[in-house]
Amino acid sequence: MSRSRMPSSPKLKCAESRVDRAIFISDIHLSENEKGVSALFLSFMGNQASSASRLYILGDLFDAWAGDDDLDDPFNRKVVESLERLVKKGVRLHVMHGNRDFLLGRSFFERAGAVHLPDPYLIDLNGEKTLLTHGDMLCTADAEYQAFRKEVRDESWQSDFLMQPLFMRKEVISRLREKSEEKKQEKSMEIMDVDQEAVESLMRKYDCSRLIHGHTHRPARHQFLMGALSCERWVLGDWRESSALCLQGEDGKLDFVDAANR
Ligand code: LP5
Ligand code: MN
Repeated sequence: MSRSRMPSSPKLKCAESRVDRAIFISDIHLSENEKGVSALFLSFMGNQASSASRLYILGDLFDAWAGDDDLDDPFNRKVVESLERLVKKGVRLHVMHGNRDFLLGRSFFERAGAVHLPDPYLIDLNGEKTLLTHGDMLCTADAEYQAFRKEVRDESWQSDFLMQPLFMRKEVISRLREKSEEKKQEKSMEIMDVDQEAVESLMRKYDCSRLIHGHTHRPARHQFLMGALSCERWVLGDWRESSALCLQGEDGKLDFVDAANR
């Protein structure tokens, strides 16, 4: 299977003047083996997400994505249909790649009716420039991961990988997951966190004072100064515990809410 090129999105867009209710989530890591998370996600899509004007999924919607030729897998189909239903209700759906599902391609986006967001992506959230990223690119102290990332994000590497039969890709992914878990045991929590210098350098580049990301699964709101500028970094959590988290912005305010609340 060859990789269909993603629809091109502008690298920087900051034209969304008014967001009534935006929800930001990430790291749902949907998989058939995690029934609780899947049930929570589907219920969230039918309830809280349905009342938003836009939903931003900042990477790792899936625990692993082997290629769009897996769209007809019954579990994947159920998830994509839930996205499609949401879009039909009028919610604008934006999906960014994560390190687990960067192979989500054109067919996925077309079927779901979602807009692909490049990473990073700048939005104007009720008048405040807000930069969105999955977050893995900011873990610059994790040199081994960054080398791996560079290799697998290469377009020709991905085309070659997608030429392999689906079952073989799934085997490779499963071995890679084991290897990654093994490697993570050897790394400190600090190494696997975002690097503050990388955060500030990215925020300077995009001239913004607010960043929202996932990946590290350490939900928090960090406040810091960049020179005289007061900045904030929101970190989204994963959905493995009952306190699944998302952020919703109403009248410019952001706060964590429990995705299990109806
Ligand atoms: O996701 P998380 O938080 O658990 O860990 C990440 C980093 N690990 C990864 C690997 C993914 O988990 C694997 C699933 C990817 C699915 C994509 C499919 C398509 C590509 C298939 C490519 C073969 O992203 C982890 C970080 C951690 O975040 C924190 O930031 O530390 O990074 C690693 O553990 C990577 C290792 O440091 C280096 C990996 C070397 C790989 C060696 C080759 C093994 C070959 C096995 C099969 C052929
Ligand atoms: Mn991730």
